[in-house]
Amino acid sequence: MLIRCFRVKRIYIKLLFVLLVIGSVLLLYLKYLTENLRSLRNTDKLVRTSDHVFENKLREWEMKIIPGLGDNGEPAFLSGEDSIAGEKALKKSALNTVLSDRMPLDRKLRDPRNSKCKDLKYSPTLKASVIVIFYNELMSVILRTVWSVLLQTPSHLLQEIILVDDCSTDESLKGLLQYYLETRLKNYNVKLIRLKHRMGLIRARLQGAREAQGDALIFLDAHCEATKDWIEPLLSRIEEDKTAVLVPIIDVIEASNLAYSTNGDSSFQVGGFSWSGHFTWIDIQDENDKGKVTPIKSPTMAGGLFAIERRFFWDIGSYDEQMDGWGGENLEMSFRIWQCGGRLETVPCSRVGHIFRDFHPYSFPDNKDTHGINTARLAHVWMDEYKRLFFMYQPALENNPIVGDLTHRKQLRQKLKCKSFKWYLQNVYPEKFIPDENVFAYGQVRTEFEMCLDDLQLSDDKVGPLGLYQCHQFFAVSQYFSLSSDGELRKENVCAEVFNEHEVQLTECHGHKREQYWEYKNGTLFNPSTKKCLSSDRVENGKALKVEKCQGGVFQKWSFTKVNRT
Ligand code: LR7
Ligand code: MN
Repeated sequence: MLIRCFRVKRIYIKLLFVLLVIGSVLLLYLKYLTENLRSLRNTDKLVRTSDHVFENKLREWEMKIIPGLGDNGEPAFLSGEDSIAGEKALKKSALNTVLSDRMPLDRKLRDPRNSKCKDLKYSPTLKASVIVIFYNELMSVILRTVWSVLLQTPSHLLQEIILVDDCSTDESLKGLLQYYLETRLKNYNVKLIRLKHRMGLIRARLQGAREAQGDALIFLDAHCEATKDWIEPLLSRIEEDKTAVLVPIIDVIEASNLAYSTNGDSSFQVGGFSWSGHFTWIDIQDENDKGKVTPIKSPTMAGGLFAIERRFFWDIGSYDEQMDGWGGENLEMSFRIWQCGGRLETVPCSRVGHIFRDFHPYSFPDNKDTHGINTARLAHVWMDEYKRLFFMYQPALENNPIVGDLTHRKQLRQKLKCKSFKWYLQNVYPEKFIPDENVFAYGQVRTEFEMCLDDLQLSDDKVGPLGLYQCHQFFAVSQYFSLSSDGELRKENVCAEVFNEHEVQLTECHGHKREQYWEYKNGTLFNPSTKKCLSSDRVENGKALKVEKCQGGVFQKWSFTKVNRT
């Protein structure tokens, strides 16, 4: 009996225990539910109050928009106080923000294409995800980019637009933009991703690409305007060749008056680079390509506007995720695409405008030279022995731990069995001048008095005198010259040319010899077209050189650091 009673009691205890557990779980769940409901109600209220504020803000803005302003891409002007405010804004943000806010977001642009493009028919079936990244860009400019894509793209070719906010600090971009998308663009597939930390434009693009669903990715800066039929030739070309990466012609939208200027409808340039690691525009190199409206080989791309098949983007190594901030990713991707089996092309019948600004309107965390560091990364990974030419400009970065670990990128290069940089130079960009290869002589060019040829700090592709300066003891780019196998006395892009029979200027190399042609004879630099010799006679430190009647003598003697052949 006692034993039985004890057993019964044990059962009761067990039951009680189970009930207790169930009860407390239920209680906890209820608590969770009520709390959640409360917070739901709170945000609901929050959204509703801010919706009201946002709506008012938008209406106020929309009321001020001047219909027709900037239509057909004409330069636009405001008057009175607005005009003054606009000029101030231009100085502060490198963009006339006042004008942009008054211009319709869906302004009409004229068709800027070469008329031959109208005869070409495209019928792509691929869908694109358009990815637009931004950091503290003006909302009206971002939205004009979005509207231009929506208006100029047939809906069956557009999977979505993905806006990636690289953690802007600008208030208006926090809620108002989202509200605009939810109300004014609710019938379109425009998504907004807000990054929790500022990641820099390279990682921001990667975040966008990860979300994208389309067959192709098209990246745009957040201050662009697409024009008629811009997307069809890009997608068609990808459909034809999945390894082709395409760049539209990038037209200039003026930062001051938002004019869409086309620089004539048929002339355009493709991408090159400088040994200092910058993107440059170059003329189309192959005569047969000039005037064509089909895609044209481009050695590099500017970086902001391009189309790529989505899987190919990932297969070929997307981006170097350790690249920070701004810069370098464009050349990295260009070299990689060519060296690893893809192609980079400019598509003349696809045109997109871009607002070119005189300076970055945003700052960089810690003031880091991200362009330099990123370029050092790509030089180590992709440029083989030619990286020596980049590090000539950035010696401090050559063996600097700030450049970071490169293992993954080097592994990628191996995995993809990519070709050498030499192959790239020979096959993709044979016109690229290599200052220390296939030249007669290079290095410092000295007189017997320790004076050297010097570019007097002339920046690339500007015109200025060829000068004389005390020879630097250590390497200095300003005193680095080459005597090319074509008889040019040159830097990377500028050549010494005789003007007015005696002045010697550094001007863009034209390759036609004439006044840019020099012979190195018995230590003199002889200019056959004027029959004169380069002379340092009576030239002071830091002053311009000249050519004079050849007389031999110390003032006309020059010696190069390295002479290959004479
Ligand atoms: O930290 C940042 N986070 C960002 O999201 C810094 C910038 N950005 C955004 C920015 O808001 C913009 O939408 O990134 C985009 C590009 O920045 P821009 O417009 O200041 O750059 P850019 O036009 O001066 O520079 C060119 O080179 C860059 C090198 O990293 C990028 O590749 C840009 O996309 C590229 N722009 C173009 O190719 C447009 C044609 C210009 C030319 C030549
Ligand atoms: Mn830009």
